[in-house]
Amino acid sequence: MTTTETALPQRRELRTAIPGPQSQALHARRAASVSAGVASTLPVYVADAGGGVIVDVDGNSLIDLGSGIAVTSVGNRDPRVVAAVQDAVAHFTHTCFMVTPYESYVAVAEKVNELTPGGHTKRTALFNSGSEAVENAVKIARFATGKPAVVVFDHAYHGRTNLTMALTAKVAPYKKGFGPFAGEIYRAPMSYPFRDPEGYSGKEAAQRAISMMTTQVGVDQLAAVLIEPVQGEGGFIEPADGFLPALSEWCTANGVLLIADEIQSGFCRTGDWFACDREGVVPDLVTMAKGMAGGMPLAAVTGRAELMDAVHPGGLGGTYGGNPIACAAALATIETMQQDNLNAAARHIEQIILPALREVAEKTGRIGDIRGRGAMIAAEFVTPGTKDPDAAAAGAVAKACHAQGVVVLTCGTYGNVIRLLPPLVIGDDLLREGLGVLTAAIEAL
Ligand code: PLZ
Repeated sequence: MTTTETALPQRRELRTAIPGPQSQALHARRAASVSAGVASTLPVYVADAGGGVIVDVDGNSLIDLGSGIAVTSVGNRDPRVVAAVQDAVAHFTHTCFMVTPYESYVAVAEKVNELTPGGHTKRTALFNSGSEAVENAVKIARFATGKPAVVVFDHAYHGRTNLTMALTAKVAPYKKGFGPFAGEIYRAPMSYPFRDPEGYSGKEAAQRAISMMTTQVGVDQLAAVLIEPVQGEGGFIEPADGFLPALSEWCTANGVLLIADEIQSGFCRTGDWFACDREGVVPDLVTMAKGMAGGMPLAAVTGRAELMDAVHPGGLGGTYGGNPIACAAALATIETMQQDNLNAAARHIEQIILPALREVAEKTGRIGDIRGRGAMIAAEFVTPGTKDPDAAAAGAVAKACHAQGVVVLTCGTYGNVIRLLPPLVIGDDLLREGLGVLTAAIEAL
């Protein structure tokens, strides 16, 4: 652990009820000033964060098992990232890459071209948010193929902008009342081993999706298949082995582009640079964001040079895309991931989380499925003895964890999944303590 991180004690310590009086006072101010449409999972107001802890304005130190939704994989304020940001900000804050460019943008493009799956020649464009990257991947795919349709999957999450709402599956809270949505988006069945027929293979699940695409969309209309290789918001659904390779083969054979949305699963989160790497799947385009810049807003689309360069000059861009401070943070973040081998750290975290969850699943019968990889692991809650989703149980467990100073997040189409996304730099003891609180909350259901 590094010096700035150790300056913040890596422990859980509750000084007040959660949320404490200072947080409550801020929450009242917020209610009078911030749109009610923007909600918070756990309204403790943050004063400091680093390593595996979040310290609130009441002095409570909480264990972070969420990383701000899979963002602070290198921890908050890693000294190498902080130094890179400070250095960049002291030089210039913004010029707009479309007006007068700078090196760090180019360096980030070189880095992600090298790290993303496949040895082919690639090009990259940078944006501000995951949603914006996904929007641009669709724009590029449509432009390069001259075709309109995009296929997405059940349980998919791709963002909250108008086009990405159409790509996202779940209506509440993301889409409710916000239509009309963009056209030419079609939804295919996902491989969901826990809820598919017993023994259903990845190949069979891919065939089911392909049959939908050929009969309901048609390859002559289909620009791209867009998929999260491990689904995030939809419940950490990991398709059966062979599903992604079969889809990828079919896409290549039929002139359809495969876009991997690695926004949540990328940058060491699953124990590989990208979740596609495990089965050697090489997408035509990859979207990334979240973990890549250590908390600074940055997103990217990387893809085959001939696709990325097909777009006319000026066709892609935005005022802030590839902001120099965010680019400096990304370069330091990626270097930190390499220096500290955070892929290995993610796999080590998996070895600690899985047995703890398996034991409590066995003991309580409340968990129907444990899935995910690396530091992206989830438990799906069911009514004991059935596969009926139990959202109330997941909600109660999350609430109990929050009250005891452990930040966990829920997810899933049915709201019945607890997901764990700790910073990859969390210490073993802190992680074990957090898991202890979680498993006790499950036992107490
Ligand atoms: N694609 C796979 O996980 C963001 C959303 C939280 P933005 N996931 C967290 C919420 O409720 O808004 C995400 C993702 C995948 C795209 C996105 C969108 O990324 O940076 O939130 O726009």
